[in-house]
Amino acid sequence: MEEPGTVYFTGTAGAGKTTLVRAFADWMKSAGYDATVINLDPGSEADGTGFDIDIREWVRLSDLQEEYNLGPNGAQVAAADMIALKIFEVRQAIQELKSDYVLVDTPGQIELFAFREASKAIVDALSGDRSVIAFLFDPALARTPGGFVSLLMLSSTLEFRFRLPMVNLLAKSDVLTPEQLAEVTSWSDEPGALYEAVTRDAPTPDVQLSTELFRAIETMGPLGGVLPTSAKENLGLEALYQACQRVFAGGEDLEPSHAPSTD
Ligand SMILES: Nc1nc2c(ncn2[C@@H]2O[C@H](COP(=O)(O)OP(=O)(O)O)[C@@H](O)[C@H]2O)c(=O)[nH]1
Ligand SMILES: [Mg+2]
Repeated sequence: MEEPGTVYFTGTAGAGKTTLVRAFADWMKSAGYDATVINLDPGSEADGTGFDIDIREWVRLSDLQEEYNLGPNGAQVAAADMIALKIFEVRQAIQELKSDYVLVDTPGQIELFAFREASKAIVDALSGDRSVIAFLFDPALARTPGGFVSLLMLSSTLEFRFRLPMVNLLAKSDVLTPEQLAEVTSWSDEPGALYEAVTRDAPTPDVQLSTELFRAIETMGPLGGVLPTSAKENLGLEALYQACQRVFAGGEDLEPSHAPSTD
């Protein structure tokens, strides 16, 4: 059997990862694709509905706080490292489910996921050759030029740390007005539009910094688009699927295993 395609959903706390993983999993199921959904967030407050594998069965933030008398931050750090110790059990559970796709909801605190060595071990253990990191842009940040640039930086940091292909998503696109959405889309599609937006304000130190960051990102290569999605309105899910497919298979589609009959 071909190894599954794995999609990690990453983004700042509250960006919409958990909601989007669930909406995307529902979309995939209704389109006839077979996906395993994994919660890797030990501090998730979400109920277990929709998760086929849940790290909280092994590591739960509230238990760690209680057991070792840790504050929330200490417990997060301890949990990140403990997940790495359990990751081969998680991998075995994934293999037993034999799905075509694996969707991973990552810890709420992105700095833990991005910067702890344990996360690299986790991603290495779970990723085969067909893996992609979906990075969610929170619209509250993405709608300003400086915020957009800082999210591009964060996305580049994940790419740099994990050396995996990235798909950038604008999450919760339903909260933006059509004008805002058009503007953010233009920044994602044309670097010139972003440059223009970044530099249109008076050259305060933070505008200068955004400009320099923009140049650094531009030098690293094509920005790639930021795909608008909305879990609330079920927007952009098929486009997300196609973007992942392009990464996994160079555009080649997998046969749906449980495709609804069309005759
Ligand atoms: N309007 C809107 N709200 C959303 C959407 N996705 C998530 N949210 C809300 O954003 C908040 C954070 O979502 P959550 O999925 O928990 O974010 P996470 O911390 O990244 O996992 C919740 O209040 C969600 O209801 C969306 O597509 N549209
Ligand atoms: Mg979450």
